Amino acid sequence: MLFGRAKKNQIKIPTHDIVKWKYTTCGYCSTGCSIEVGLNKEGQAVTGRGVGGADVNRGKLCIKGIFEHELFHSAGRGTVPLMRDKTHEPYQQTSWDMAMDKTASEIKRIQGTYGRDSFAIISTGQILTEEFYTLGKLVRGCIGTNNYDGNTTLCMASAASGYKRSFGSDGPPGCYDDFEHTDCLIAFGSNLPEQHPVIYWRMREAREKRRFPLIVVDPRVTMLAQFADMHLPITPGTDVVLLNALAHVILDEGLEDRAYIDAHCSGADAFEKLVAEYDPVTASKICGIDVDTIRNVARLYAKSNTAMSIWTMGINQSTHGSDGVVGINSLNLLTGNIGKPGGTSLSITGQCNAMGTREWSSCSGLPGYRALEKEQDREDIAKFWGIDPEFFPKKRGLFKTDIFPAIETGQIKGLWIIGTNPMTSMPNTARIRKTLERLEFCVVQDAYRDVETTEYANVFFPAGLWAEKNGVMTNTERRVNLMSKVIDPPAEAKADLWIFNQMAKRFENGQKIKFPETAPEVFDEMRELSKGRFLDISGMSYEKIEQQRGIQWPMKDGDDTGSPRVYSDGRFNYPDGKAKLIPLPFINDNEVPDSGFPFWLNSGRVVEHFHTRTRTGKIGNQNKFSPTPYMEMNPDSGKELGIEHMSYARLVSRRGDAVVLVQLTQRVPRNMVFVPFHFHECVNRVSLGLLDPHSRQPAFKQCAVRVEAIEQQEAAAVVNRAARTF
Ligand SMILES: Nc1nc2c(c(=O)[nH]1)N[C@H]1C(S)=C(S)[C@@H](COP(=O)(O)OP(=O)(O)OC[C@H]3O[C@@H](n4cnc5c(=O)[nH]c(N)nc54)[C@H](O)[C@@H]3O)O[C@H]1N2
Ligand SMILES: Nc1nc2c(c(=O)[nH]1)N[C@H]1C(S)=C(S)[C@@H](COP(=O)(O)OP(=O)(O)OC[C@H]3O[C@@H](n4cnc5c(=O)[nH]c(N)nc54)[C@H](O)[C@@H]3O)O[C@H]1N2
Ligand code: SF4
Ligand SMILES: [Mo]
Repeated sequence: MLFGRAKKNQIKIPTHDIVKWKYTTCGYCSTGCSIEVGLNKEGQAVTGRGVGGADVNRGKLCIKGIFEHELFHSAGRGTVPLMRDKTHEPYQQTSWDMAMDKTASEIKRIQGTYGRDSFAIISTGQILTEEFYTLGKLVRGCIGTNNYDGNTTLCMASAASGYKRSFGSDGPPGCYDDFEHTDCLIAFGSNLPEQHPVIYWRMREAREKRRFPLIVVDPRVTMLAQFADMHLPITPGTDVVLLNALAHVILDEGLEDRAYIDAHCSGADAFEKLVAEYDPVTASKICGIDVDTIRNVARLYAKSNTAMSIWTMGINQSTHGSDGVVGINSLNLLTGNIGKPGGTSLSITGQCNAMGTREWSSCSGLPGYRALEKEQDREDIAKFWGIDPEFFPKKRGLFKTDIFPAIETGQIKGLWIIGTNPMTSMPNTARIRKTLERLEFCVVQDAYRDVETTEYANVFFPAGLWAEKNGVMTNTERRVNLMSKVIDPPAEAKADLWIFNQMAKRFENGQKIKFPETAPEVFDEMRELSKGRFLDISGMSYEKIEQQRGIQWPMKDGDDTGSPRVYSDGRFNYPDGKAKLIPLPFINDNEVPDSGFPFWLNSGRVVEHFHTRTRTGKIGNQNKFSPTPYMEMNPDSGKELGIEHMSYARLVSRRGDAVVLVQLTQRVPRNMVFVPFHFHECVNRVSLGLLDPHSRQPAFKQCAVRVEAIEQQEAAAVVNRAARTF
């Protein structure tokens, strides 16, 4: 039978004379969509499409996935290794050997002069898991610096920290299929339709079938908030207070799942004592949500047969990021909603392989969720790699956000930056610039030559990106997906795996430790090291992963398929097998608006751009929708300040200023402005980034600013520079 459009003009996808479709996985966000890239007879990638049989995306892609194949030919790619003695001199083209020898000798010189930890390494959430594992082996096993971390400290650190505190281990318990079973969903600080469009689509499909209530907690009227049954416009940075109040009502009214708490949780007494202080009247004054709404949401959540919570950066990027995650976990423990279909506490991950780095990169410890603090873990990995366990430090070193201040104080003298662009993505970039200028040696490894941070480097390693490489990545729901190679990296650019392997050869321990050349061999090592562990992947192979369009860990050797959920048996990863209910006293430690800086500055993303625009800024069909740094401002505030819609204004904080194009919109309240962070020389010139005490993640979502009207012509010139049309 034919419906609707089928009878009229059917949408025709241009075929471009495709001779071959190659299976791979999207390399932007952590949804983990399966993509097929279409190649013409010249072997050029000319189109892409979603894979119908893939459980994650079921044929769908968002705008980023649709145009991803254009990245292979995009402007600004790094094609040859570059080198220079001083950072203000022009770069000279060089050979890989020269660039690597120079880097290895500088690492050794700096470590020899100032100590092992004086050379730091900062990586990413966007390379393949085999590459992460190999980098970890190089850093922990050969170079031996303890100041090694990733940009995931800007992104998922609070989620990882909160999971560890509540459940005894990192690892999100739920999956997208939970939308199909839930009776109630709360989304905290997550703008799913723009940032994870395909997860949003999965949620919407499920909600259309069963009409479960959606509650959105976000100070902004986001696209998700517009589709919600209830929108809770929370006072920035106070989610922990709301969570305490929800727990208060649940316990006060006897709506908790007492049998679950008694069997599977520890710490209930101290928790109950603390939340007793957060009655809705007290909480309402801090978090800005009225008393009845707090009570109604608590009752709705606790009385639902199954209920689930999701969250993203509105929770993680806060001075209470880790506590916010713990609070969400506790809400679900209290109501018995962990590890059951439709009942879960699911962090929506950011970057495509932010999970892979948490699992295998050794940034926060040793591979496979092992800890430097545990003697057995150090011994096991040292034995497996064939080195002396005493080579490993006995506790984790500095986080990314503490590495930059350590450069400032002279403790760190050299830096290797891999797949991250701190000159645009770190808070207070003026300070980051000064720290980078203090380095004796800096090497940047990126797919693009025109990344701002390369201006501060002595050596540039051109890397392959996305499907120019093969390996695996883990998505939000613990699904290991296959990235298969579609095309070679351009000119002399090389896969990150190759770069790490070549570097290993230049260190003494690199002679002792085996560094396999191919991704499948590395994957075999990981499988071996995962045996019997929480994140067991020993039953997986590239073939099975491709056949099943991604497999969720754990999957033990001999299993036919993976596991959609963990903790379903109520056994957690603390030695006593119980999850912890942790009391969360709230201390207001943010920079808050005052008379000099009367607005909250909120920042985030738009659907068509990814992060610092090194990729999406080059794709015409994406950049055209959002070419200019802009700011959302409430029309009433605009009127008060004499700032018109689509005029330029200056944003000023205690750190610096930026010029933005103003969009007057009711999406933000009168005391808040919102700026996407995608543009260089923009919001992070102004942001503060106070750190969460547990995760060291910056509070990108909150600081205080004022807005000034400015002369339009001068402003246009500044904005055009920042827009950096490629
Ligand atoms: N198109 C696109 N998609 C992406 C990315 C991208 O750059 N572009 N990046 C990926 C990555 S790495 C990440 S981390 C994710 C981020 O995905 P999201 O976290 O969904 O996106 P953001 O826009 O950063 O922030 C989400 C919301 O947090 C809200 N918020 C601010 N302060 C608070 C608060 O105090 N409490 C609460 N509850 N909410 C608050 C903001 O108003 C905002 O709407 O997106 C991923 N997907
Ligand atoms: N104000 C504000 N600031 C923020 C945020 C916010 O919400 N507000 N969000 C924060 C968050 S959640 C995140 S995740 C960070 C992101 O911040 P960054 O990590 O700095 O942003 P990206 O632009 O994704 O940088 C990744 C780099 O890796 C390169 N690359 C891509 N693929 C490969 C590859 O395969 N190999 C190599 N070697 N390089 C590759 C890209 O060209 C790019 O330069 O920004 C943070 N900054
Ligand atoms: S939703 Fe995420 S993974 Fe899927 S196509 Fe879009 S950017 Fe790629
Ligand atoms: Mo992120």
